[in-house]
Amino acid sequence: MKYISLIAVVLLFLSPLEGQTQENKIKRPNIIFIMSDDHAYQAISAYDNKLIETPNIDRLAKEGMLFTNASVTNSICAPSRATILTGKHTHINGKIDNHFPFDTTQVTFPQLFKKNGYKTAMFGKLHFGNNPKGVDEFMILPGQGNYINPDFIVTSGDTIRKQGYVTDIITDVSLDWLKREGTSDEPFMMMYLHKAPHRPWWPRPDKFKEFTQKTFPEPATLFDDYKNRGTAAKTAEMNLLQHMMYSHDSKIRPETLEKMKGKVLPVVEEYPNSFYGPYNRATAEQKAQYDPVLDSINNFFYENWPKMTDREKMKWKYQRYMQDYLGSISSVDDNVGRLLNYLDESGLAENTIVIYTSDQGFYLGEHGWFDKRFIYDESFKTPLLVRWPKVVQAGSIENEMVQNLDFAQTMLEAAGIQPPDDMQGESLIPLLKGNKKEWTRDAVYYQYYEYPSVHMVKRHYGLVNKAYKLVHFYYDVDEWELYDRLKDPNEMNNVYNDPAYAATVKKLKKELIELRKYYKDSPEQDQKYIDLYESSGKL
Ligand code: SGN
Ligand code: CA
Repeated sequence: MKYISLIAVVLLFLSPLEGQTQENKIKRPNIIFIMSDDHAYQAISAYDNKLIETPNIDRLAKEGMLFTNASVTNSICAPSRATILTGKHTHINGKIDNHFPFDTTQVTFPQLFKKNGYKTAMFGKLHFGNNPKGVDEFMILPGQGNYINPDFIVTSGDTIRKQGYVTDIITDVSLDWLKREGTSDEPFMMMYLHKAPHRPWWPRPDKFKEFTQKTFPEPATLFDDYKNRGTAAKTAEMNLLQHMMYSHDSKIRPETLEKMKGKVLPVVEEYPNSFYGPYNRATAEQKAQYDPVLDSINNFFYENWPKMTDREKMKWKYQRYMQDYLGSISSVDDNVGRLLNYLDESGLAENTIVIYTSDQGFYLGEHGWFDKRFIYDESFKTPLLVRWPKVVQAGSIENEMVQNLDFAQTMLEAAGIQPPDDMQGESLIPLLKGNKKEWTRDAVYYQYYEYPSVHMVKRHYGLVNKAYKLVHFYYDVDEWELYDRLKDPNEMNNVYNDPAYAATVKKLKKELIELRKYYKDSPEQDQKYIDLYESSGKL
């Protein structure tokens, strides 16, 4: 038996690739990496169906693996993307926040795919301030991009405007590319990257209408008073009542606010052109579709807002937020369905790995918040679903602590490409194949840098394992927090100073120091990035 397989292997290597038919060639798997922006796992029904049904994304769980403990290394957009592309922590790849440019001299995984004979493409949001390297073709949004009739930068470097809704357009272009390039002899790696459901959450008009008629259950911690936590949770500016904007977020027209002058409106600072910036991108026809829904929101607000208690205001803002956020996600799910259907129809599904994730999680009213950045679960964790026919067991669930740091090495290994030695993740292939014994990691490392900045979440780093989360907030504070993840899954009680946890604190602090060393991070590095930030004029 051994000899027969040895002969088979020798024959395989001796046989010329040229002239082979598609069937008898051992084809490396195609990869479609789907990532949306700010898509909380709480808003994927494979994780939790309290808020929304996402039947198409759920297919990946039914036909593949759902990771329940996937997290990011730094919960913010561009740094997360840099970690995914380089397979390195923020302090190594240098993309500490959304402001500093990405160092494009670094090796990213798409370059390695291209070098190794894959066709490569990237469509949607990158958010780096520079264009992707290592892809044959791209069409990316400039910066954050727009929902309605968005502009895109294309492979030639030109900027073009596309008519329509961003999520549909990104899918159309991805499908066109797949139809053109997907059936050739070379395998492909395509990054399909949604802008949705990023703020300011403009759903397509039909979804806007549909979702504004719905009411959503509130999270248990909507009225969190941050009593048993440190300064960072109390001073963050992402509270729905205090920091969510009337025009920018809840879609109250400036004229409505003007008419209400003198009536008690808690002060919330707006971005300039908050409402008309996105709205005026729409054509007259598109505006006519948005207007009746906007009218009804504005009429309700005008009539009722001044009479509401703070508690009622919070509840109303939460509903408005969920309607638009989930309405945007509904389009993502429909479009993932279009893509999966095409894979089925074209016969590509069988040899294509499909990954679905987000650049981080998001608060959907938990702790009274929107946005992300914190190491607390809703933003630290990110959705991760992987379908790989014949390799990953359909309907499997994996609870190990995996990170976006691991994606590059996983995809490279799946394609038979040797990952560079300096990548810092672990390939998820053993987990995907069900070989749990080969998995040794029991804790992950996290660090967030963008402070002071929008939403004012303080700098912090920490260690997370299945049982505990130890966090150090630094820069203008020096505070530690410890959460017992099993007893307090909502992270409402910092037990760092509880004598019952003294031994745990001692042990975890030691482990955190070791983990920082392992990933080549240090207090000197923290200081280096503070100095860089302070001297950059970006504050
Ligand atoms: C924008 C958002 C913020 C968000 C950052 C970062 N405001 O500034 O709410 O935290 O982006 O988001 S917006 O209403 O103008 O979009 S990230 O996903 O790019 O990191
Ligand atoms: Ca994001």
